[in-house]
Amino acid sequence: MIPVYIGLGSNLSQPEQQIQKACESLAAIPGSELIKCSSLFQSRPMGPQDQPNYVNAVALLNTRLAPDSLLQHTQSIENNQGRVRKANRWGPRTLDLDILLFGHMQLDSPHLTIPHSGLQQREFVLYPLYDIAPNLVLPSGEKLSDLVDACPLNGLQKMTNLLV
Ligand code: A4P
Ligand code: MG
Repeated sequence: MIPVYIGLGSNLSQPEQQIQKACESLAAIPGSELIKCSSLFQSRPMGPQDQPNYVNAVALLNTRLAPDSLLQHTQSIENNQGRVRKANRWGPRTLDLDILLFGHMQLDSPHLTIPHSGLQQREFVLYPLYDIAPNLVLPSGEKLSDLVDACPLNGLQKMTNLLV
């Protein structure tokens, strides 16, 4: 089993419930086990500002699946929760699931970049990740705690305790 961290984000159609529901669906992915899910955090939108604030979280899953197969499952969970993909980048969405880390794998294929690009600069990824994995070291050798220390909160607010 390989530990995989998945970033969850939503800013449409009752975001808190969207994230809770997505956690339940992640737990049901075959060959995988949901180990933890962070607190929910409210964050300001990165990208176009004419959209609602986001709710973000990070889940830890242990999986036997290959990265491509896991991506198919996460994309079908997004689709089941009404995800609509529009041309404009970083627009509002009911659910976004990003594979942040897949063990210590480093991958750059047309469909999958691991670690997820932007992971190191995004407060709405780093703080929820730190919530469940404070001692994590990235494949680059960087300590998560150092990245968190260097990352401004940008208005990020914790909304709940750990979900799982
Ligand atoms: N893809 C490549 N690598 C990965 C990966 N590690 N995990 C590909 C998941 N997908 C990956 O994704 C586009 C393509 O990325 C997929 O087809 C997949 O093959 P998408 O979900 O269709 O589109 P997207 O999410 O809009 O694109 P992008 O550029 O990945 O956006 P991000 O980086 O996910 O950012 N503000 C706040 N506060 N909170 C947020 O959660 N999220 C975004 C989206 C913008 N602003 C935000 C937030
Ligand atoms: Mg995405």
